[in-house]
This record gives sequence, structure tokens and C-alpha cells, in this order.
Amino acid sequence: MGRHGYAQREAGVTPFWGPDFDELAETDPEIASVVLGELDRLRGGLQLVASENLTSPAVLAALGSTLTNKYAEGYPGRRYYGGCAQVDRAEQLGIDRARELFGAEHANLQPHSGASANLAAYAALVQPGDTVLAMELPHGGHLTHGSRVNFSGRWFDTVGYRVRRDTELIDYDEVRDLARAHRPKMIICGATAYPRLIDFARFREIADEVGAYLMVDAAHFIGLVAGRAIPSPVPYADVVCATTHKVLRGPRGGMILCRGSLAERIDKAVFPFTQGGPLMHAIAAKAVALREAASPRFRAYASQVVQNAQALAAALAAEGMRPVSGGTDTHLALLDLRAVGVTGRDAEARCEAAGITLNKNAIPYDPEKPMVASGIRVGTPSVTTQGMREPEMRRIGGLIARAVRTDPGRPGGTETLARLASEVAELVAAYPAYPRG
Ligand code: DSN
Repeated sequence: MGRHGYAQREAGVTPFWGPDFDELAETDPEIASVVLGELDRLRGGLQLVASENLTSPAVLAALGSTLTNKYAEGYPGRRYYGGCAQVDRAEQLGIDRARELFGAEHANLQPHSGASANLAAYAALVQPGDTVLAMELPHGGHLTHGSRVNFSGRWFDTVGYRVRRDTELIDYDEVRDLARAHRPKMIICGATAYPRLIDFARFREIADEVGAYLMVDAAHFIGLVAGRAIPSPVPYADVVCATTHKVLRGPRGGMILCRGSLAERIDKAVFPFTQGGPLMHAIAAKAVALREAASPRFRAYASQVVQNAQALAAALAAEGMRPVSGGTDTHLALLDLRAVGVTGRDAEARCEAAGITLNKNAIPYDPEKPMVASGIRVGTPSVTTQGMREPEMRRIGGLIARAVRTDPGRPGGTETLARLASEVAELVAAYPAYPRG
């Protein structure tokens, strides 16, 4: 029984049967050591992967609860199983919170992931063989936006738009011209490596001109929308797909917001068309995260995430790493490393050796293959959750620059990276992830 259970029993209320690490350590010491090892990794290093965050203990408690046991195919009040009264409450609370937070007419919290949410949006809005216009992956899009190795590229006739070579911004005129030429049934905007705001009104205008649905893949930035740090796509899109585990800081999972007129199609596309039983523990945890995201504290957090990303991009620019598009308006920056003569792959490995986790990333018109890449992507959701601000971003910029320039194959390189790892450990010790009780 979890440590809270005893206090509750003494207080005369039903004890909470929650996560108990001692049970895990006894039953499966190998997995227990993985769990502890990962906690040490989070506590001991800098987490700069733009699509990650550190969920709250409340979210983790809902995730590690007995709600994982329940089959609940269907939706609140209309399930294919008995015993759903409690999970119905959780899902309805989550739906109501999502609708209120985002001003959406309808919300579906069942998608298991962002990719599952996107699959359901395709299933609801288009037929295999239809034309879909979306951003190319090497220009910042996503696998589900038409990549040939994904269902989207195999089952749909996808046409890709790019960023301009000179500004590295979306070329809205090109999007309009492609839409006029190809008459897509659906246009997708939203990206995984585009640091700037997207003009949703312009996309709406283009979609209306050609009679296309507009789907916004807000997986990366929905948390910034929740915190009112950037404009919302909800008033413009027919369907908004999102994840709940990035800036939004919830459990790993997906979510769909849409117009009321599309509610039935979206719900049927999620279940029964693309998924079976929903993960009720994850849905309850999404509800918790949505409650947290509605707080004034979360608004301050979201705005600090953007300020931190801007400070970090500026610090890296001062070290000779060029921010693609000149900077960022969001939680992430994409850095072109060609001027420092290091590939994205090497930069990622050197940073990892220094206790800094980030990812290599293609830059627009990248001459390198994706597994090598000329750039890195950095994001500030996790470090901002830890309480870091602009001065720490400047320090992190310096640490990244020193790590990137340190070749472990040269004499003294490994020692330099180990010294940098100690500096990183000292910095994060002042802003611990999951502080010890
Ligand atoms: N893997 C996510 C990211 O890192 O952006 C997108 O699916």
C-alpha cells in the first residue's frame, strides 16, 4: 500500500492503493532498477528534448492507479462494459476541462498518442486516395503528415509544402498555389521542428478557397495555447489534434478537439474505427493535467517556457550556432551547426556525454541525411518545469557550446566532457527534477 494509504485509513476514508516502490523492488528488481536509473538520469542531467516534460506527482498518481484495470470501450454513459461509473466520471471531467480550457465545442481524450489522434482525424475527414496537403517532414512536419514510411504517405495522395529558403518561414503563397493546383480534401498545419507562430487564419482562408478541411496538428504547442502564451488554432480549425505530454505536461497520450458538427465522426473514428479499449488511467491523468493547465501558475509557466527558449536560442547564436528562422516564438529552437563544423549526430552524442539530452534534427534544405543532420533541436518545457529562468538558459547555452566543440576522439576530449557533466550536475542540483521528499 502506498504511503498515503495509512494516513487515509487512520482518517477513516478508503485507503488509496497507489504506486508502492517497495512492492516493485521486491517483485521485479530488474525493472525497479530501470525506474530508479531513469529517475537518476532525469535528476542528474539537462532535459532539452522539445517534445518532453516532467509530469507532476498528481499526474503520476492517476497513471499508476487501478484505473488501468478497467475496460471501457465506448464513451461516458454508453459503454460496452459494466462497472464504468467511476471511469465515466474521470473521462467526463477530462472532456469538460478540455472544452473549457480551449473553448472547443467537442473534445475526445481517448487517442493513445499524437499519431493515433492524427490517424483518427484522417479517418474522420478523408478517404484513402484523397489528396492531403501538409508540411514536409524535413521542413519541420511530422511522419503522419505524408511521409512515405507512414500510413499517411502510403494511403493518401500527399502533397508537401516547405519553408522558404531565404526566411525559413512557411511560404503561405506556395501553400495557396499548391492548394489551388491539387485541390486537397484536407490541409494540415502544425509541426515538430518549426520555431515560429503559424498563421492559422491564413490557412483557414486557403482551406476555404479550395473547400478543404483544416486540421491543425498542435501536438507540440497545445500547452502554450493552454497557457495563453501563443494564439489558439481552435477558432480556425475543423479539427485540432494534440498530445498531452509535451508543454501541456500531462501523461503520454493524445487528444482531439473539434467543431460540434464533427463530434460524432471524430468519436467514431477514434473508437471503434482506429482503437479499442481506452486507457482509463491515462485519461484520468489527462484530466488532472488539464486541471493543472487551467491554473494561473501554468500561464506563468507557459510564458516562461517561451522566454527561456528565446534566451537559449540567443545564447547559442552568440556561440556561432545559427537559429533557423533567426529565433523562436515558441518552446523550441532549431540550430544550424554548419558554421561550427559539427554534425547534428556528433553534437547529440557529445552533449549526451556531458549530461545534456537533446536531439539531432534536420534543418530546412539539409544537405545531410536525417540520421546525421546538420542541426540540433532544443526545447525548454522540462527545464522551465524545474524552475530555471533566463540566467540558467545563458549558462546552458555555454555548456552546450563547449560540449558540441569537444571531440571525444581528441586527446583530453573525454575528460572535458566528463568535467562538463559535473558542471551540468551542479546546475541541475539547484533545480532538481522530482525533488527528494
Ligand atoms: N517525436 C515527437 C517529437 O519529438 O517531436 C513527434 O512525434
